[in-house]
Amino acid sequence: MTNEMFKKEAFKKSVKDNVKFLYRKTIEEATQEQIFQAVSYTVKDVIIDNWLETQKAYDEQDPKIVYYMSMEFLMGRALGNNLINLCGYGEVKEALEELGFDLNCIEDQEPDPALGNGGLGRLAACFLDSLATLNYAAYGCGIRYHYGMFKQQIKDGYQIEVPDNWLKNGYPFELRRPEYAKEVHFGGYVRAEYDAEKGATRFIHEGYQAVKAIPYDMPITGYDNDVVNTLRIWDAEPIVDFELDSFDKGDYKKAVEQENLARNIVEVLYPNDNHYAGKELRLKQQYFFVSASLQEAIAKYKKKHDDIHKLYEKVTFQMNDTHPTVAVAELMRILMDEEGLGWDEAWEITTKSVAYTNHTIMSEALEKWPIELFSRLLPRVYQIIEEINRRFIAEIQAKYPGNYEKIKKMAIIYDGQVKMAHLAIAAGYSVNGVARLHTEILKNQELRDFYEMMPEKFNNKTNGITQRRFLLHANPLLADWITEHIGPDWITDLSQLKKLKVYADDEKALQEFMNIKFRNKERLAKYILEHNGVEVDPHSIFDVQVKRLHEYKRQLLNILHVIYLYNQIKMHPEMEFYPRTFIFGAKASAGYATAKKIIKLINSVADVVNNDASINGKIKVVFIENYRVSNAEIIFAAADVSEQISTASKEASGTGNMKFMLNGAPTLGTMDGANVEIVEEVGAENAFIFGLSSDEVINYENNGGYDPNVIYNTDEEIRQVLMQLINGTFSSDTELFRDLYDSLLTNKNTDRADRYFILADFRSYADAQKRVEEAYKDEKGWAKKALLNTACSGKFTSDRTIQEYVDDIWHLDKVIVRKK
Ligand code: 26Y
Repeated sequence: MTNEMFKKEAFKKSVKDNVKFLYRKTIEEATQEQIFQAVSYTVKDVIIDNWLETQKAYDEQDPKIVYYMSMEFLMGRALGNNLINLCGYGEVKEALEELGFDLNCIEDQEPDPALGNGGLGRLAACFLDSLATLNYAAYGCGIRYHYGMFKQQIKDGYQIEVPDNWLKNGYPFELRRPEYAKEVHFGGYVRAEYDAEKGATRFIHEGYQAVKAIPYDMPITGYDNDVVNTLRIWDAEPIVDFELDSFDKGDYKKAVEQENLARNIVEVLYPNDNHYAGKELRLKQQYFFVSASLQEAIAKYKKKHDDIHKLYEKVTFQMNDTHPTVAVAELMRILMDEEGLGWDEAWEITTKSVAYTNHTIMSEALEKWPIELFSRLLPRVYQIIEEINRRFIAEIQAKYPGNYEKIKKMAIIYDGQVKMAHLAIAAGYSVNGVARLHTEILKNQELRDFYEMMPEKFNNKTNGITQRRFLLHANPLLADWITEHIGPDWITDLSQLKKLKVYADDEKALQEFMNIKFRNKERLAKYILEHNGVEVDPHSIFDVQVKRLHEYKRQLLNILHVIYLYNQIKMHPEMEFYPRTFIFGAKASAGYATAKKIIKLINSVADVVNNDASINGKIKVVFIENYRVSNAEIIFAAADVSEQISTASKEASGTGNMKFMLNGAPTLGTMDGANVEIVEEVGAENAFIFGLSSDEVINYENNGGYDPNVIYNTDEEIRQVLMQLINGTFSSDTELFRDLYDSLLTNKNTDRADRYFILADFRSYADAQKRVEEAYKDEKGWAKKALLNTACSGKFTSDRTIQEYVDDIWHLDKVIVRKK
């Protein structure tokens, strides 16, 4: 696939010109970073034309628009992805070679825009890619954090967080749009005023602090269709620049406060994943981007349409978890206070416009704001939520007369808190989970009362990932091989991959497939040597667990099992053992002590195991520093085994599991999240499943947990592993890992022992690992499994997910931009 716009000679000239104009340098004098900037500007030129065309098509065709509202967009690098989607990657690579540059190295100059934590943020990025590729009009709405996800350094085995100043050199793929600035108001008070003419009360918000929201647009290119959608992220600026004379007016304090508010609000992404901390600044961030985005959406709608009552026919807002849920009340406020509608009209529009996606069932991730904080920061919005709550409770009472338990469980405001999930469900016209099992658990456990009251709202949308980034860009060798065998249609229709099934017993094809895997393993080995200084053998099994560090994801189970294997090899040196490289990558939230301790443990085990000559390099343990989207692409392509070992019922879906599968790595996992559907697609014989089921886990939880001490006391080998945490085997400080040891065995006031069922699942996990080894020794058998994983991964494209959102929730129209 080629693109006229990237004719080599014209491209080279444009890069040279950009280097000259931007840096007053010749190509020979420019640094790699400057070449990156120059190339990016050339690419942006191509994009701008399509961007304008797309805008024009939207103006003419007036499609319904989805606003995907998200606190997080984990975009990853844009240059390579844009070249892929513009079908210019090949030409540009060659053109740069002729200029003496390697496109891969140029791509490496780009900072990862990491405006997200993990799964939820990366899902938002995949969705934008699919929306543009499928010709749907969509805006991403988010925050232009000045500092994204921190960079992780490992020092002495510990995680150190380093600020991510991604805007330091200027980011070429963004466009400042000051002409669309909006004002957002915080604090102050609400004054009620009776309007005798209308016979109605008006509410006037006064004494507030104001912040100016300035949008920056990032282009989202569709694949080979000339569509360019927009990710609009909001920056903050003070309304008036700090004025000295305001001191005299007595406004000095307010002027300073307003300026500080603007400075702080978008400074940094909260690095918490699935853990709510209740920070005031976070609520400010939420309201800031939600208010600005809604104002913009309504202004845009009103330019073309004069009946605000029909807003929902042209506009829909998808709330990515509860983080933007204040949108419900803010939309009500705008419709009533600014558009002059009454409550019932406003409510009808709102409840036909907002929809909610739930990404977690873990109670510690649920957002509940203290009413004191909420009402002080957003007095008018709070007032509206109180009224929504009053009416919602009345509805509950009408449906379940006298049942006060229901009110206790379902009210939006209760126990002095505003419960954002309840608000999202009460107002949303759709509530969806992100994998079949997850949605079932929502309906039958966590949100049971809501499901009972309004079953029609609930639906499932199993997550997906974009094959453009995670195969076409990440794994060019495999992408080419697939295209040679089944043609290029898989790039926009991933179900085509099933055509690869005919090669499942074709020795030549299997050999080629595994050769590609081997070359990708060499590429990763080189990366690990360069970045970790550890030599790993690409002939060993690459067993990979990369994801955020969280107790429920059970990296601890993985590393305890490594210790167990190490003990086995030490005890039985003659035992047959297929060499294995255990690869970890994970960031821990800065304040999550247990997670950080697990990182230290992994690195301590790595130190001991990697340096123990007596085991002949049979096991290597590698912790890849600063796991992020860009190195993820290299890692997925090189994996033999995909570790998806969360405690069943805890992982809503997982999306890394899909990226591994797509790249031909069988899943070693529990029946959790989307693993269930992965196994369904690929067949149980091509995965390695172990552990308690979600029903079993939930059953234990509802009945006070289980007792891990029984296992500790009866299983000698497990006991040995646990003892080694506190006997100096992995640290001269015997107390270093005491907390981890205790967490597995001792009930605390707040927590049960082994909350995540690590000991309960240990034997079953070890057995599954044994099966992995046996299967891997059968070379042809393994190749077949690997190939079938790729061949059966078609369901897990975000194109399919997005089409389901469109069909069942958003009802968007396709827009054609390319006129050819
Ligand atoms: C409230 C706050 C601190 C918070 C911040 C981030 C709460 C949650 C999150 C992030 C959640 C998240 O990433 N969830 C993941 O969403 C993925 C996409 O749906 C799922 O695949 C994954 O299982 C789920 O953990």
